[in-house]
Amino acid sequence: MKTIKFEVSNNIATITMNRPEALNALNNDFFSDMELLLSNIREDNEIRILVITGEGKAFVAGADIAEMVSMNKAEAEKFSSRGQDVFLGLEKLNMPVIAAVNGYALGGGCELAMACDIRIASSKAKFGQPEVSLGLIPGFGGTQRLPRLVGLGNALNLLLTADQISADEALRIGLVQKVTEPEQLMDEVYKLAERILSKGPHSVSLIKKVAHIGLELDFAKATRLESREFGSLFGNEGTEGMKAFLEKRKPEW
Ligand code: DAK
Repeated sequence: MKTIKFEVSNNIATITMNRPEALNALNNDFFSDMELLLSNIREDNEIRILVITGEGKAFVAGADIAEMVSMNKAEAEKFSSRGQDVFLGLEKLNMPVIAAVNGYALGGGCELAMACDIRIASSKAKFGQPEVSLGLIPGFGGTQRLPRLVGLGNALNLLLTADQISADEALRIGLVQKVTEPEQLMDEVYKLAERILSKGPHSVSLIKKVAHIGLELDFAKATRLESREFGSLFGNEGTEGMKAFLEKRKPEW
């Protein structure tokens, strides 16, 4: 693949964006690589967690400005929908996706991190939505995911000023869940992945599904969905988990 390194080990897949010379800026080649990878990941029952990180000093410094500059309106709209489909694909994967944010997560990079389920950041990471400085608006879901994650005031503050914020500030506003020393980032992320892997596999994927779908529904419908999926775990994984607790042993998933 032209833009991505891909590895799988112990049920954990890792995507490393690998164009450090352009700070991993997102271009059409990247979306082609991601489309292929996502369809392979969906078919691969061995993979139960996906980690996304970047090579070099950036996670992703945004959409590739050099590629976008010559786009016409139709091409730009197509590029934007392509990115949105890939990011939605991450959200819909039936496994947790963890962003290991190693450096700059700007524009499309911040949007990519937001399409992941959990964000762990190196203390060197920087976050921002600089599109407004380029006379643009975010094109990969940023205007929608950022307010949902950090509230409208914090989101508009970032979107309207293009300010870059530190990892600690991102933690404070709830954009990331943890900040680590740079050299500990991947260890922390894999430790988190292992902790999730030890839990009931079906409950893990159902929690992700119900949380995401529920956000799009009204409360009554969302809690009905929760009840249905809660019930679906009885007679199989849930029953085993509860029996294991009562029998003081480890569950056999
Ligand atoms: N695109 C292309 N190349 C980039 C890039 C980017 N986003 N960011 C960095 N690079 C390239 C630089 O041009 C430079 O290339 P060379 O000059 O070496 O050939 C190389 O990466 C190293 O960058 P710097 O020399 O600038 O590195 P510094 O450490 O000095 O600065 C920086 C790091 C991250 C502060 C700086 O590179 C920077 O400000 N980068 C741009 C950040 C940015 O504005 N990102 C937002 C991009 S806009 C839409 C679809 C999508 C979007 C919007 C609409 N529709 C279709 C509607 C999304 C938009 C964005 O994401």
